[in-house]
Amino acid sequence: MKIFNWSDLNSEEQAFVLSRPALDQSASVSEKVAQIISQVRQNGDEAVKALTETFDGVTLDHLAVSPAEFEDAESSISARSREAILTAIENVSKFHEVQKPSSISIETMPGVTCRREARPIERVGLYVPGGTAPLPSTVVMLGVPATIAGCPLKVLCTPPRKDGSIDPHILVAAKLTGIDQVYKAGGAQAIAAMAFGTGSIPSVSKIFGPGNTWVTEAKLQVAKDPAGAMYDMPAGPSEVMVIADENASPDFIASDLLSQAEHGVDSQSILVTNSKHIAEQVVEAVMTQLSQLSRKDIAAIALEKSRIITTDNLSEALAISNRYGPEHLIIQVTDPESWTSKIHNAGSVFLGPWSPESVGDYASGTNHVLPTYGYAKAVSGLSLDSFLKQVTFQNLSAEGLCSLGPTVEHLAELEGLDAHKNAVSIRLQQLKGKGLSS
Ligand code: HSO
Ligand code: ZN
Repeated sequence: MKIFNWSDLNSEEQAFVLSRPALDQSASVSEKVAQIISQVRQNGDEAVKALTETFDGVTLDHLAVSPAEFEDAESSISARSREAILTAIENVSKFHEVQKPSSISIETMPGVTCRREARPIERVGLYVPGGTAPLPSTVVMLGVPATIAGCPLKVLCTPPRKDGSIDPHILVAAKLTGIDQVYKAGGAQAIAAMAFGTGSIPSVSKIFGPGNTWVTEAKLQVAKDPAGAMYDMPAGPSEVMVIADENASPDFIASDLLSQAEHGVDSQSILVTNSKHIAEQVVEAVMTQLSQLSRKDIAAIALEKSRIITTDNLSEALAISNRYGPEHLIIQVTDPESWTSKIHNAGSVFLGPWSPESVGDYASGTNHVLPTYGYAKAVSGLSLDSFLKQVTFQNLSAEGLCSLGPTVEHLAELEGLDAHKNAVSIRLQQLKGKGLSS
Protein backbone atom coordinates (compact mmCIF):
# COMPACT_ATOMS: atom_id res chain seq x y z
CA MET A 1 0.00 0.00 0.00
CA LYS A 2 1.32 3.38 -0.96
CA ILE A 3 1.53 6.24 1.55
CA PHE A 4 0.51 9.75 0.47
CA ASN A 5 0.89 12.86 2.60
CA TRP A 6 -2.30 14.85 2.00
CA SER A 7 -0.87 18.36 2.33
CA ASP A 8 1.90 17.56 -0.18
CA LEU A 9 -0.66 16.72 -2.86
CA ASN A 10 -2.11 19.21 -5.34
CA SER A 11 -5.86 19.10 -5.92
CA GLU A 12 -5.53 16.77 -8.89
CA GLU A 13 -3.43 14.34 -6.89
CA GLN A 14 -5.85 14.51 -3.98
CA ALA A 15 -8.70 13.64 -6.35
CA PHE A 16 -6.67 10.72 -7.68
CA VAL A 17 -5.92 9.37 -4.20
CA LEU A 18 -9.65 9.37 -3.40
CA SER A 19 -10.71 7.99 -6.79
CA ARG A 20 -12.47 4.66 -6.95
CA PRO A 21 -11.82 1.74 -9.29
CA ALA A 22 -13.50 2.47 -12.64
CA LEU A 23 -16.88 0.85 -13.25
CA ASP A 24 -17.50 -0.98 -16.48
CA GLN A 25 -20.10 1.31 -18.02
CA SER A 26 -19.39 0.23 -21.55
CA ALA A 27 -22.17 0.21 -24.09
CA SER A 28 -21.55 -3.49 -24.58
CA VAL A 29 -22.61 -4.34 -21.00
CA SER A 30 -25.78 -2.31 -21.30
CA GLU A 31 -26.59 -3.78 -24.73
CA LYS A 32 -26.03 -7.34 -23.54
CA VAL A 33 -28.13 -6.71 -20.43
CA ALA A 34 -30.91 -5.25 -22.59
CA GLN A 35 -30.81 -8.41 -24.73
CA ILE A 36 -30.98 -10.66 -21.67
CA ILE A 37 -33.96 -8.71 -20.33
CA SER A 38 -35.81 -8.99 -23.62
CA GLN A 39 -35.07 -12.73 -23.85
CA VAL A 40 -36.46 -13.27 -20.35
CA ARG A 41 -39.53 -11.18 -21.11
CA GLN A 42 -40.21 -13.22 -24.24
CA ASN A 43 -39.34 -16.73 -23.14
CA GLY A 44 -39.65 -16.65 -19.34
CA ASP A 45 -38.36 -19.75 -17.56
CA GLU A 46 -36.90 -21.21 -20.75
CA ALA A 47 -34.78 -18.09 -21.28
CA VAL A 48 -33.61 -18.10 -17.65
CA LYS A 49 -32.63 -21.76 -17.96
CA ALA A 50 -30.79 -21.19 -21.25
CA LEU A 51 -28.93 -18.19 -19.82
CA THR A 52 -28.04 -20.18 -16.70
CA GLU A 53 -26.55 -22.82 -18.97
CA THR A 54 -24.54 -20.20 -20.85
CA PHE A 55 -23.31 -18.15 -17.88
CA ASP A 56 -23.20 -20.65 -15.01
CA GLY A 57 -22.67 -23.83 -17.02
CA VAL A 58 -25.59 -25.49 -15.23
CA THR A 59 -28.57 -27.30 -16.75
CA LEU A 60 -31.69 -26.95 -14.60
CA ASP A 61 -35.01 -28.78 -14.77
CA HIS A 62 -36.68 -26.47 -12.29
CA LEU A 63 -35.79 -22.97 -11.18
CA ALA A 64 -37.61 -23.21 -7.86
CA VAL A 65 -35.82 -24.78 -4.90
CA SER A 66 -37.98 -27.73 -3.86
CA PRO A 67 -39.18 -28.52 -0.30
CA ALA A 68 -36.88 -31.57 -0.38
CA GLU A 69 -33.90 -29.35 -1.14
CA PHE A 70 -34.78 -27.11 1.81
CA GLU A 71 -34.98 -30.20 4.04
CA ASP A 72 -31.64 -31.55 2.80
CA ALA A 73 -30.07 -28.18 3.50
CA GLU A 74 -31.42 -28.22 7.06
CA SER A 75 -29.91 -31.61 7.76
CA SER A 76 -26.59 -30.92 6.07
CA ILE A 77 -25.44 -27.90 8.05
CA SER A 78 -23.80 -28.14 11.46
CA ALA A 79 -25.57 -27.20 14.70
CA ARG A 80 -22.94 -24.49 15.21
CA SER A 81 -23.67 -22.95 11.81
CA ARG A 82 -27.38 -22.93 12.49
CA GLU A 83 -26.80 -21.35 15.87
CA ALA A 84 -24.56 -18.65 14.36
CA ILE A 85 -27.14 -17.84 11.68
CA LEU A 86 -29.81 -17.64 14.39
CA THR A 87 -27.73 -15.25 16.52
CA ALA A 88 -27.24 -13.02 13.50
CA ILE A 89 -30.97 -13.11 12.73
CA GLU A 90 -31.78 -12.30 16.34
CA ASN A 91 -29.55 -9.20 16.47
CA VAL A 92 -30.50 -7.95 13.02
CA SER A 93 -34.16 -8.47 13.95
CA LYS A 94 -33.78 -6.47 17.17
CA PHE A 95 -32.17 -3.52 15.39
CA HIS A 96 -34.71 -3.52 12.56
CA GLU A 97 -37.72 -4.11 14.81
CA VAL A 98 -37.09 -0.82 16.64
CA GLN A 99 -37.04 0.96 13.27
CA LYS A 100 -40.80 0.45 12.91
CA PRO A 101 -42.14 3.93 12.26
CA SER A 102 -45.10 5.21 14.18
CA SER A 103 -47.95 6.82 12.29
CA ILE A 104 -48.15 10.57 12.46
CA SER A 105 -51.25 12.70 12.51
CA ILE A 106 -51.64 16.46 12.82
CA GLU A 107 -54.41 19.00 12.49
CA THR A 108 -52.68 21.56 10.25
CA MET A 109 -55.61 23.96 10.83
CA PRO A 110 -58.96 23.42 12.57
CA GLY A 111 -60.82 20.65 10.76
CA VAL A 112 -57.90 19.76 8.45
CA THR A 113 -56.26 16.51 9.52
CA CYS A 114 -53.19 15.03 7.79
CA ARG A 115 -51.87 11.55 8.53
CA ARG A 116 -49.04 9.34 7.42
CA GLU A 117 -49.07 5.56 7.75
CA ALA A 118 -46.53 2.99 6.62
CA ARG A 119 -47.48 0.09 4.38
CA PRO A 120 -45.21 -2.79 3.40
CA ILE A 121 -44.21 -3.14 -0.24
CA GLU A 122 -46.39 -6.07 -1.27
CA ARG A 123 -43.98 -7.88 -3.60
CA VAL A 124 -40.24 -7.78 -3.01
CA GLY A 125 -37.36 -9.50 -4.79
CA LEU A 126 -34.14 -10.30 -2.93
CA TYR A 127 -30.93 -10.96 -4.82
CA VAL A 128 -28.04 -12.84 -3.23
CA PRO A 129 -24.93 -12.98 -5.40
CA GLY A 130 -23.00 -16.19 -6.02
CA GLY A 131 -19.51 -15.19 -7.04
CA THR A 132 -16.44 -16.42 -5.23
CA ALA A 133 -18.05 -16.74 -1.77
CA PRO A 134 -21.60 -17.79 -0.79
CA LEU A 135 -23.18 -15.08 1.33
CA PRO A 136 -25.81 -16.41 3.76
CA SER A 137 -25.26 -13.18 5.73
CA THR A 138 -26.77 -11.25 2.81
CA VAL A 139 -29.89 -13.44 3.05
CA VAL A 140 -30.21 -12.34 6.68
CA MET A 141 -29.72 -8.64 5.82
CA LEU A 142 -32.44 -8.79 3.15
CA GLY A 143 -34.84 -11.32 4.63
CA VAL A 144 -35.08 -9.93 8.15
CA PRO A 145 -36.25 -6.40 7.27
CA ALA A 146 -38.57 -7.74 4.53
CA THR A 147 -40.25 -9.99 7.09
CA ILE A 148 -40.42 -7.36 9.85
CA ALA A 149 -41.88 -4.86 7.37
CA GLY A 150 -44.60 -7.42 6.64
CA CYS A 151 -43.99 -7.77 2.88
CA PRO A 152 -46.46 -10.53 1.93
CA LEU A 153 -44.53 -11.83 -1.13
CA LYS A 154 -40.79 -12.34 -0.79
CA VAL A 155 -38.86 -13.95 -3.62
CA LEU A 156 -35.15 -14.74 -3.45
CA CYS A 157 -32.93 -15.42 -6.46
CA THR A 158 -29.37 -16.68 -6.24
CA PRO A 159 -27.21 -18.40 -8.86
CA PRO A 160 -26.80 -22.18 -8.62
CA ARG A 161 -23.45 -23.79 -7.92
CA LYS A 162 -21.78 -25.92 -10.61
CA ASP A 163 -23.74 -29.01 -9.50
CA GLY A 164 -27.04 -27.17 -9.76
CA SER A 165 -27.53 -26.84 -6.00
CA ILE A 166 -27.65 -23.81 -3.72
CA ASP A 167 -25.32 -23.45 -0.74
CA PRO A 168 -27.28 -25.04 2.16
CA HIS A 169 -26.49 -22.14 4.53
CA ILE A 170 -28.22 -19.79 2.11
CA LEU A 171 -31.30 -22.01 2.10
CA VAL A 172 -31.37 -22.37 5.89
CA ALA A 173 -30.92 -18.61 6.35
CA ALA A 174 -33.77 -18.03 3.88
CA LYS A 175 -36.11 -20.39 5.75
CA LEU A 176 -35.17 -18.93 9.13
CA THR A 177 -35.85 -15.38 7.98
CA GLY A 178 -39.23 -16.32 6.55
CA ILE A 179 -38.44 -16.62 2.85
CA ASP A 180 -39.81 -19.76 1.30
CA GLN A 181 -39.59 -18.96 -2.37
CA VAL A 182 -36.01 -19.38 -3.56
CA TYR A 183 -35.10 -19.63 -7.23
CA LYS A 184 -31.89 -20.72 -8.92
CA ALA A 185 -31.13 -17.74 -11.08
CA GLY A 186 -28.31 -15.24 -11.09
CA GLY A 187 -27.06 -12.18 -12.93
CA ALA A 188 -29.14 -9.97 -15.19
CA GLN A 189 -31.51 -12.86 -15.98
CA ALA A 190 -32.50 -13.12 -12.29
CA ILE A 191 -33.22 -9.40 -12.12
CA ALA A 192 -35.25 -9.54 -15.35
CA ALA A 193 -37.20 -12.55 -14.06
CA MET A 194 -38.11 -10.84 -10.77
CA ALA A 195 -38.98 -7.56 -12.52
CA PHE A 196 -41.27 -9.01 -15.17
CA GLY A 197 -42.09 -12.47 -13.85
CA THR A 198 -41.73 -15.82 -15.60
CA GLY A 199 -43.84 -18.99 -15.45
CA SER A 200 -42.31 -19.92 -12.12
CA ILE A 201 -40.73 -16.71 -10.74
CA PRO A 202 -43.28 -14.13 -9.58
CA SER A 203 -42.87 -10.50 -10.58
CA VAL A 204 -42.05 -8.02 -7.81
CA SER A 205 -42.25 -4.25 -7.34
CA LYS A 206 -38.81 -3.65 -5.85
CA ILE A 207 -35.52 -5.53 -6.04
CA PHE A 208 -32.94 -5.52 -3.24
CA GLY A 209 -29.40 -6.72 -2.79
CA PRO A 210 -25.85 -6.39 -3.98
CA GLY A 211 -24.51 -7.62 -7.28
CA ASN A 212 -21.88 -7.22 -9.96
CA THR A 213 -21.93 -4.83 -12.92
CA TRP A 214 -24.45 -6.96 -14.80
CA VAL A 215 -26.85 -7.14 -11.88
CA THR A 216 -26.54 -3.41 -11.23
CA GLU A 217 -27.07 -2.55 -14.89
CA ALA A 218 -30.10 -4.86 -15.04
CA LYS A 219 -31.58 -3.22 -11.92
CA LEU A 220 -31.22 0.19 -13.54
CA GLN A 221 -32.75 -0.95 -16.83
CA VAL A 222 -35.80 -2.70 -15.33
CA ALA A 223 -36.46 0.36 -13.16
CA LYS A 224 -36.82 2.52 -16.29
CA ASP A 225 -39.69 0.38 -17.50
CA PRO A 226 -43.04 1.18 -15.83
CA ALA A 227 -43.84 -2.55 -16.00
CA GLY A 228 -40.54 -3.38 -14.30
CA ALA A 229 -39.35 -2.93 -10.71
CA MET A 230 -37.75 -0.26 -8.54
CA TYR A 231 -34.33 -0.97 -6.98
CA ASP A 232 -32.89 -0.41 -3.52
CA MET A 233 -29.85 1.76 -4.24
CA PRO A 234 -27.17 2.37 -6.84
CA ALA A 235 -24.09 0.22 -6.27
CA GLY A 236 -20.41 -0.11 -6.99
CA PRO A 237 -17.58 -2.17 -5.50
CA SER A 238 -17.37 -2.51 -1.71
CA GLU A 239 -15.00 -0.25 0.27
CA VAL A 240 -13.73 0.67 3.73
CA MET A 241 -12.04 3.75 5.15
CA VAL A 242 -10.21 3.54 8.46
CA ILE A 243 -9.38 6.68 10.42
CA ALA A 244 -6.71 6.04 13.04
CA ASP A 245 -4.55 8.00 15.44
CA GLU A 246 -1.22 7.15 17.02
CA ASN A 247 -2.86 5.02 19.72
CA ALA A 248 -4.52 2.60 17.31
CA SER A 249 -3.29 -0.95 16.81
CA PRO A 250 -1.55 -1.41 13.43
CA ASP A 251 -2.55 -5.08 13.49
CA PHE A 252 -6.22 -4.26 14.03
CA ILE A 253 -6.12 -1.68 11.24
CA ALA A 254 -4.41 -4.12 8.86
CA SER A 255 -7.01 -6.80 9.61
CA ASP A 256 -9.82 -4.37 8.80
CA LEU A 257 -8.23 -3.20 5.56
CA LEU A 258 -7.72 -6.82 4.50
CA SER A 259 -11.23 -7.96 5.42
CA GLN A 260 -12.47 -5.50 2.85
CA ALA A 261 -9.77 -6.30 0.30
CA GLU A 262 -10.59 -10.02 0.30
CA HIS A 263 -14.12 -9.35 -0.97
CA GLY A 264 -13.09 -8.81 -4.56
CA VAL A 265 -10.37 -7.52 -6.84
CA ASP A 266 -12.18 -4.20 -7.20
CA SER A 267 -12.67 -3.62 -3.44
CA GLN A 268 -10.95 -0.58 -1.98
CA SER A 269 -9.39 -0.06 1.47
CA ILE A 270 -8.13 3.35 2.55
CA LEU A 271 -6.40 4.31 5.79
CA VAL A 272 -6.32 7.95 6.85
CA THR A 273 -4.12 8.70 9.83
CA ASN A 274 -2.45 11.64 11.51
CA SER A 275 0.45 9.39 12.50
CA LYS A 276 3.27 8.63 10.05
CA HIS A 277 4.47 5.95 12.41
CA ILE A 278 1.12 4.12 12.31
CA ALA A 279 1.09 4.44 8.50
CA GLU A 280 4.44 2.67 8.21
CA GLN A 281 3.55 -0.02 10.73
CA VAL A 282 0.27 -0.75 8.95
CA VAL A 283 2.10 -1.33 5.64
CA GLU A 284 4.14 -4.03 7.35
CA ALA A 285 1.21 -5.56 9.22
CA VAL A 286 -0.81 -5.77 5.99
CA MET A 287 2.01 -7.67 4.28
CA THR A 288 2.38 -10.11 7.17
CA GLN A 289 -1.34 -10.81 7.48
CA LEU A 290 -1.93 -10.94 3.73
CA SER A 291 0.40 -13.89 3.29
CA GLN A 292 -1.76 -15.95 5.67
CA LEU A 293 -5.06 -15.42 3.87
CA SER A 294 -6.73 -18.05 1.73
CA ARG A 295 -7.93 -15.31 -0.60
CA LYS A 296 -4.56 -13.53 -0.70
CA ASP A 297 -4.55 -13.39 -4.50
CA ILE A 298 -7.82 -11.46 -4.58
CA ALA A 299 -6.83 -9.22 -1.64
CA ALA A 300 -3.43 -8.45 -3.19
CA ILE A 301 -5.05 -7.12 -6.36
CA ALA A 302 -7.52 -5.04 -4.34
CA LEU A 303 -4.62 -3.59 -2.35
CA GLU A 304 -3.11 -2.18 -5.54
CA LYS A 305 -6.01 0.31 -5.59
CA SER A 306 -5.85 0.87 -1.85
CA ARG A 307 -4.05 3.75 -0.17
CA ILE A 308 -2.75 5.21 3.04
CA ILE A 309 -3.15 8.95 3.52
CA THR A 310 -1.35 10.85 6.25
CA THR A 311 -2.83 14.10 7.52
CA ASP A 312 -1.79 16.91 9.86
CA ASN A 313 -4.63 16.21 12.29
CA LEU A 314 -7.82 14.23 12.79
CA SER A 315 -10.13 17.02 11.66
CA GLU A 316 -8.47 16.88 8.26
CA ALA A 317 -8.91 13.09 8.27
CA LEU A 318 -12.64 13.52 8.95
CA ALA A 319 -12.92 16.07 6.14
CA ILE A 320 -11.27 13.62 3.74
CA SER A 321 -13.68 10.91 4.84
CA ASN A 322 -16.70 13.15 4.27
CA ARG A 323 -15.38 13.97 0.81
CA TYR A 324 -14.91 10.26 -0.02
CA GLY A 325 -18.21 9.12 1.57
CA PRO A 326 -17.16 5.56 2.45
CA GLU A 327 -19.54 2.62 2.57
CA HIS A 328 -17.85 1.52 5.83
CA LEU A 329 -16.00 3.89 8.13
CA ILE A 330 -13.92 2.56 11.01
CA ILE A 331 -12.80 5.07 13.64
CA GLN A 332 -9.86 3.84 15.68
CA VAL A 333 -8.95 6.93 17.67
CA THR A 334 -8.98 7.92 21.33
CA ASP A 335 -12.57 8.75 22.33
CA PRO A 336 -14.18 7.88 18.98
CA GLU A 337 -17.64 8.97 20.15
CA SER A 338 -16.41 12.56 20.37
CA TRP A 339 -15.98 12.62 16.57
CA THR A 340 -19.34 11.23 15.48
CA SER A 341 -21.06 14.59 15.04
CA LYS A 342 -18.40 15.44 12.43
CA ILE A 343 -19.22 12.35 10.34
CA HIS A 344 -21.63 13.31 7.57
CA ASN A 345 -21.13 10.91 4.70
CA ALA A 346 -20.78 7.21 5.49
CA GLY A 347 -22.90 4.09 5.11
CA SER A 348 -22.13 2.44 8.45
CA VAL A 349 -19.62 3.49 11.11
CA PHE A 350 -17.57 1.24 13.41
CA LEU A 351 -16.37 2.98 16.55
CA GLY A 352 -13.33 2.07 18.61
CA PRO A 353 -10.89 -0.82 18.68
CA TRP A 354 -13.46 -3.50 19.46
CA SER A 355 -15.80 -2.84 16.55
CA PRO A 356 -14.31 -4.37 13.40
CA GLU A 357 -16.33 -4.12 10.20
CA SER A 358 -16.84 -7.89 10.35
CA VAL A 359 -19.31 -7.55 13.23
CA GLY A 360 -21.59 -5.36 11.13
CA ASP A 361 -21.08 -7.58 8.09
CA TYR A 362 -22.49 -10.51 10.02
CA ALA A 363 -24.21 -10.08 13.27
CA SER A 364 -24.13 -6.87 15.34
CA GLY A 365 -27.58 -5.89 14.11
CA THR A 366 -26.91 -3.16 11.52
CA ASN A 367 -27.52 -3.89 7.86
CA HIS A 368 -24.59 -4.69 5.58
CA VAL A 369 -26.28 -3.64 2.35
CA LEU A 370 -24.86 -0.14 2.19
CA PRO A 371 -24.25 2.64 -0.31
CA THR A 372 -20.88 2.27 -2.04
CA TYR A 373 -18.97 4.37 -4.52
CA GLY A 374 -19.72 7.71 -2.86
CA TYR A 375 -23.49 7.26 -2.89
CA ALA A 376 -23.34 7.50 0.92
CA LYS A 377 -23.40 11.26 0.32
CA ALA A 378 -27.02 10.96 -0.77
CA VAL A 379 -28.53 7.63 0.23
CA SER A 380 -28.78 5.43 3.32
CA GLY A 381 -28.06 1.76 3.71
CA LEU A 382 -30.85 -0.76 3.73
CA SER A 383 -33.23 -0.47 6.66
CA LEU A 384 -36.81 -1.25 7.50
CA ASP A 385 -37.81 1.91 5.59
CA SER A 386 -36.50 0.40 2.37
CA PHE A 387 -39.27 -2.21 2.54
CA LEU A 388 -42.04 0.24 3.44
CA LYS A 389 -43.91 2.99 1.67
CA GLN A 390 -45.45 5.92 3.46
CA VAL A 391 -49.02 6.64 2.49
CA THR A 392 -50.44 10.05 3.40
CA PHE A 393 -54.09 10.73 4.20
CA GLN A 394 -56.14 13.87 4.70
CA ASN A 395 -59.60 14.21 6.11
CA LEU A 396 -61.33 17.60 6.23
CA SER A 397 -64.48 18.38 8.14
CA ALA A 398 -67.01 20.79 6.61
CA GLU A 399 -65.53 23.48 8.86
CA GLY A 400 -62.06 22.53 7.67
CA LEU A 401 -63.00 23.00 4.03
CA CYS A 402 -64.77 26.26 4.81
CA SER A 403 -61.61 27.70 6.32
CA LEU A 404 -59.06 26.24 3.85
CA GLY A 405 -61.21 26.24 0.70
CA PRO A 406 -60.82 29.94 -0.25
CA THR A 407 -57.00 29.63 -0.08
CA VAL A 408 -57.08 26.62 -2.40
CA GLU A 409 -59.50 28.37 -4.76
CA HIS A 410 -57.12 31.31 -4.93
CA LEU A 411 -54.03 29.15 -5.59
CA ALA A 412 -55.89 27.18 -8.27
CA GLU A 413 -56.86 30.44 -9.92
CA LEU A 414 -53.20 31.57 -9.82
CA GLU A 415 -52.26 28.42 -11.70
CA GLY A 416 -55.13 28.79 -14.15
CA LEU A 417 -56.56 25.41 -13.18
CA ASP A 418 -60.32 25.97 -13.23
CA ALA A 419 -61.34 22.40 -12.51
CA HIS A 420 -59.20 22.38 -9.37
CA LYS A 421 -60.89 25.55 -8.16
CA ASN A 422 -64.27 24.19 -9.04
CA ALA A 423 -63.77 21.01 -6.98
CA VAL A 424 -63.63 23.30 -3.96
CA SER A 425 -66.22 25.88 -5.04
CA ILE A 426 -68.88 23.27 -5.76
CA ARG A 427 -68.56 21.97 -2.22
CA LEU A 428 -68.47 25.41 -0.62
CA GLN A 429 -71.67 26.24 -2.54
CA GLN A 430 -73.39 23.24 -1.04
CA LEU A 431 -72.20 24.13 2.45
CA LYS A 432 -73.52 27.66 1.92
CA GLY A 433 -76.92 26.19 1.07
CA LYS A 434 -76.84 24.46 4.45
CA GLY A 435 -75.83 27.68 6.10
CA LEU A 436 -72.45 26.31 7.10
CA SER A 437 -70.33 28.58 4.95
CA SER A 438 -70.38 32.35 4.75
N1 HSO B 1 -18.76 -6.28 3.57
C1 HSO B 1 -19.85 -6.72 2.72
C2 HSO B 1 -20.80 -7.66 3.40
C3 HSO B 1 -20.26 -9.00 3.76
N2 HSO B 1 -19.08 -9.25 4.33
C4 HSO B 1 -20.87 -10.22 3.63
C5 HSO B 1 -18.97 -10.56 4.56
N3 HSO B 1 -20.05 -11.15 4.11
C6 HSO B 1 -20.60 -5.49 2.21
O1 HSO B 1 -21.01 -4.64 3.21
ZN1 ZN C 1 -17.45 -7.89 4.30
